[in-house]
Amino acid sequence: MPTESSHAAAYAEHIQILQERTLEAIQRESIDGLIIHSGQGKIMFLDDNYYPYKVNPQFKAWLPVVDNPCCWLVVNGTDKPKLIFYRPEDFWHKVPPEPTDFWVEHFDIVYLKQANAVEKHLPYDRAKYAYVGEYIEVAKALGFDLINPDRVLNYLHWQRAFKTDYELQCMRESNKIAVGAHQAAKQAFFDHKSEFDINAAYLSAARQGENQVPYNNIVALNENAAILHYMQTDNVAPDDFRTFLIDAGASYHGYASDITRTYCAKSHEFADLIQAVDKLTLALGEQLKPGTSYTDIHLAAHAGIARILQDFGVVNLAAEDCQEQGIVSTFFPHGIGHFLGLQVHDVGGHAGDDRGTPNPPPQTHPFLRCTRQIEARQVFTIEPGLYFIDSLLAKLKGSEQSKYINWNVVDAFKPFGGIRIEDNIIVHRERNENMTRELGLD
Ligand SMILES: [Mn+2]
Repeated sequence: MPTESSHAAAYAEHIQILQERTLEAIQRESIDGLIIHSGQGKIMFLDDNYYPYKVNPQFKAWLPVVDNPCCWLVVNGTDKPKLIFYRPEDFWHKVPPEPTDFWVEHFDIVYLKQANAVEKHLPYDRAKYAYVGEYIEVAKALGFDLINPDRVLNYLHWQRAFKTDYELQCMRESNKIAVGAHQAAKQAFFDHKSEFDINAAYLSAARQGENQVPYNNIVALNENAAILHYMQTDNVAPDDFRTFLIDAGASYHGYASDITRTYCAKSHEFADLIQAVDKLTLALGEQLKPGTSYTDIHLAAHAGIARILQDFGVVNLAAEDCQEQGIVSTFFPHGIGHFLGLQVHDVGGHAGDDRGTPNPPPQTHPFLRCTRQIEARQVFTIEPGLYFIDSLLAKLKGSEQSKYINWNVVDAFKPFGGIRIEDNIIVHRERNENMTRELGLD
């Protein structure tokens, strides 16, 4: 893990860049500044317990405080940012200490004892400020007229795609944590543990709880690997261990990793199929280049999956015809990947420009999460998949294209569920940095 001081230089530049973006955003909106609310605790319906707290991503963009609700930032791109840091008198919960981390020198910090007394720390004339946060009623009660204005958010979301050096440092760290945890999970699979125990091995190795990792882990054995967002964790080990698909990340200073691997415990052709998808992940990662459209990477993935379907005799068609017939989506029904950053599916993927002009995915590929032109400093996942999904196969079987499918081959692969291999890649001007591989995950 980098020392806190190794972040310091890059962090100063990070703040400078956020200041510049803020200045541009508020000039476009003709306002004096932004007031960014971290969020607050949310009580469950008819209960006195709280949902897990998730910080406003626009707040954690500024500083790595992800677990302290009721904080506020006042920023205008020119003056030193003001941080209103919540430190209640509370004997029920842990009150965070006064921060001393590498980031404190970049803020004028005031402490807030009572969440509802924030008003006295905010600028007096709030008509000239925009509230950026989730709690609209709170904003209205404080007298804000301008709440999450599109012009501001569209601009900030567009710029979020370009990571600062500090952000790239954080993302390498979140990859490193996840890589170690993936290795522990792989071992637990080959030790024939249950989904529940594999997940526990992952979290334990990451030293992160299920509310700290950036999204719910997908830990799927055998046929469960065909369920794209399988969220259960069966606590009983199956009798037969065939396949293991794990899609799991880690957090570092608020930045996410998002990695998927698939393993086979049998000597079966399915193991070769995993190899083929793995090769495709690496080849597509190489194709990320400044100036290319991410949509083209998705289309190349379709061509690659079509080729694999042909090579393994799943279809009795040439790859080009398989694509032409629209068969690929049955086996690869999701997009090739997405932006990665403060959010696991980072924002701005469907923007055509920094004013938020829509750039939706092609109609035939509705689940593609990013259609942007690829540029340096962007971070993407590349995650081709190949699955044997009952409902989609049944639809195909009932269609005219059924005759192009070798159903006996499909039936042989079906008990193995599916495959996804996902890497996290930084695009630099001269080369790509596949963090996941460079940090040692095969
Ligand atoms: Mn992903």
